[in-house]
Amino acid sequence: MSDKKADVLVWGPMHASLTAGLNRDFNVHNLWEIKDLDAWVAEHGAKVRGVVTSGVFGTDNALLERLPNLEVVNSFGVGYDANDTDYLARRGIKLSNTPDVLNNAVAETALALMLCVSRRISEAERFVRAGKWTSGKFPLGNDLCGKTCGIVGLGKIGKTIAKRAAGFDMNIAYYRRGQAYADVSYTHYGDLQELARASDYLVVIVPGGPETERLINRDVLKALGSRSFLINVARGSVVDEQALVGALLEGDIGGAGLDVFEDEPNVPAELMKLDNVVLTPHIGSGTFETRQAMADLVFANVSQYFEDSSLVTPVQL
Ligand code: 8YV
Repeated sequence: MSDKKADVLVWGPMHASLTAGLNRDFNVHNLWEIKDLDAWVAEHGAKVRGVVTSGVFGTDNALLERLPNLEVVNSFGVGYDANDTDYLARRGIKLSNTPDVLNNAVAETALALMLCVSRRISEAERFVRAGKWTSGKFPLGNDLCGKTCGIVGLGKIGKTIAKRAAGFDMNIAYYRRGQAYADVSYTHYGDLQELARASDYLVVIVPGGPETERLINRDVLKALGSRSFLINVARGSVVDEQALVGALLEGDIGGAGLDVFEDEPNVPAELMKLDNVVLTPHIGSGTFETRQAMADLVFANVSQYFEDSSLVTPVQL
């Protein structure tokens, strides 16, 4: 540690060990505890050199603008679409995220949602709890084995999902605009609707942001078809949520497993009523092991930055 503690603004409540480390080694300001922002900015704004945030909290340019000496934003999470990267680049502010350490947890969440929708686990549990087992049989579900898992976004998490799904004896296909990856043997589709048509489970794991906004639209959902399922562990912005609600209500797709939504934590009321939809509250990376690893990596980034101005896992802006 340098002898003078750097001032760091923390955007929202963080993992306990990260909070403890930051409080020990830095001069921490907790944004959510600041009562009079104007007074705080006047007293501390110019001192702040670092911001710690998460993929969910992101940052807001209007406040960053009031931190004239900000050098670095360290984000908890792999996705950083809740930050304006052009703005950060323009100001020369560095950004770090937490890649790799959450690949397994997010992949397991995707598989959990696939199993849950295909075997109707949530619906079956509601059936037992409602005392309906004594008076009737529960309807059948679908195998994963032998089905096609279509992956939209074959990055590191996408590849982990592919590996896990292959363990269930699924056929793996993926969408990538243009050429197939040279080092991947899974079936490539250069057209998203074609992948959807070929898939029994369409798993969305592309980064959020303007380039992927509403990539999964009405036409893709129609192509997926009435016996197939959409799984989203990426960002709510990647799916046209109104089109998804419509497709589910019309029976255009067989069901959905959704961990992310357009306007979290708000979930469209129509989805709450549907038995063929499994809804989880953005828990993709939410395991003890993974969140600890993410917290450690954020802390390593903050510490290293204030040691030697470099980052462990920088985002290329
Ligand atoms: C959240 C995520 O960042 O890594 C991501 O991109 O969406 C999640 O891991 C995390 O839940 C924020 O607390």
